Amino acid sequence: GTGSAQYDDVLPYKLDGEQKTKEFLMKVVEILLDFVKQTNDRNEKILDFHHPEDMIKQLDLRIPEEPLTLQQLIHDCATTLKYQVKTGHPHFFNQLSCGLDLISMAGEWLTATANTNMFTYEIAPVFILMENVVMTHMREIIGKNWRKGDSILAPGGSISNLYAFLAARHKMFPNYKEKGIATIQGQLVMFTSDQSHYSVKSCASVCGLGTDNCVMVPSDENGRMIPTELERLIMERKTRGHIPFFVCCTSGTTVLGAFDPINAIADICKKYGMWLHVDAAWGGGLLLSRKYRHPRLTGIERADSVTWNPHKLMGALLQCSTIHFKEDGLLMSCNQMSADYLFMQDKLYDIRYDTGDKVIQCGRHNDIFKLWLQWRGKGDDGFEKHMDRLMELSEYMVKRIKEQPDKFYLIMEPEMVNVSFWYIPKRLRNVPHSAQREQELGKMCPVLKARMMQEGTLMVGYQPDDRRPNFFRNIISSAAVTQEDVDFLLNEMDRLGND
Ligand code: ABU
Repeated sequence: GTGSAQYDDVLPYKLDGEQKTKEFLMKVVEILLDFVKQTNDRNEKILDFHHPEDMIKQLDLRIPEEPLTLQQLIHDCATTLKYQVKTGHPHFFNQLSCGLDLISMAGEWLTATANTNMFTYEIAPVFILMENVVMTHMREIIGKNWRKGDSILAPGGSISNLYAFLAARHKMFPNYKEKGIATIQGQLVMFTSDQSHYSVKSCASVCGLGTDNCVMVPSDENGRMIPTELERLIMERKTRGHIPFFVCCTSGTTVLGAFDPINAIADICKKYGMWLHVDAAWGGGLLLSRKYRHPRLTGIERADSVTWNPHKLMGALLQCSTIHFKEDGLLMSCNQMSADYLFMQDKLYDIRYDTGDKVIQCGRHNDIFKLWLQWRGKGDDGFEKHMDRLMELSEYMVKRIKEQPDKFYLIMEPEMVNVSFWYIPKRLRNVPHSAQREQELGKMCPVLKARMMQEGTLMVGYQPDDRRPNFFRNIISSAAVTQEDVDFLLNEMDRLGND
């Protein structure tokens, strides 16, 4: 067995190491399957929490001078997963990416085994073709007029948004790539809602505008950008001689799950000749549902670019983020550097299949296979059912919260699977609702969250926003969740917070 075997007893170091290689990998797979089993077992805890200074004592993380045995490495794998948070557990409601889709996971295993880079057809022929097919399919879902556009998988929604910014600036100032900042006579300004993801503001910093020139447009009480405010702020900047050029419209805000009104914003972009980017990293999955797509994403086909993260609502394994453009060719003309050692023009195949020069990275992880495999297994119909189910479960949660007004306070009717609420401990139940009570309810959030993590039975996120102190944001984006799990969640909060 693997008892005293070491690194160089397996392939490729040992030519006859096939058996030991198999034994080692099978043991690792057993550990992985055990983790999958525990993840799906409601009697198992989500996490075994330790503070960092205690956790370091539970682990042997040192890098040794002498090699360790394969047996030790197997033990290391098991220990690592023992302390890992089970983000696919049915009682994990903490992030936008929850769940452990096993088909997508199988895809990730294959991807790891193929271990290739996504920059050229030369070394990733099947994956490049898959990327083409799936990206075209996603664009067709965004809008019929998008088929001939262009898309790429990027490392996360923030970088997808950055690609949109770069393409927009390139479209308006094609010489920027060669001549740099001096080519722009005036101050570029971008606009996004005050509820949008912080990566939009980050574009302004990274790309030389400065965060003061990322204008935060006020949102209404439901977290949706107010179009009249957008137009007012555009005019204000124009009066100052600035160049408003980019609007980010968020479809599914991170905290409240709000959808900015795309058509009204698109009208303003058209009027002032501005690029419209829709950040649907979170809400994009609802494009797959005939029931929930409208009115939330109505008008999305009018955008110039769209971010859409399958690793969120669609449950593809982390990470899987896409950026789509209505116009073909922009990504390449904006980002191409023509490195001779990778993108030779005289290869034996059609070099239009070398996608690597469209992006600002060189190495690019293969994030397509897991999504392709998952989509083959579910079909469009399966994804539509999945979206409808997540939304219906969220509606069920809202209903259950409203049925217990003494224990829970619903902050707003959600547009998506983000449910924002306070838990009301006994001592605050007969207190009339006021700003003072909200402060007290807010203080309860970290207390209750700490108890959840110490007990290991539940994880729900909380945060403040600019209108209110801490409140809980529950996310249902995992296929594992049932109505009984929603009931468990509310009962468990009451059990842990009842003071
Ligand atoms: N990029 C947004 C992810 C944040 C969250 O999971 O809560």
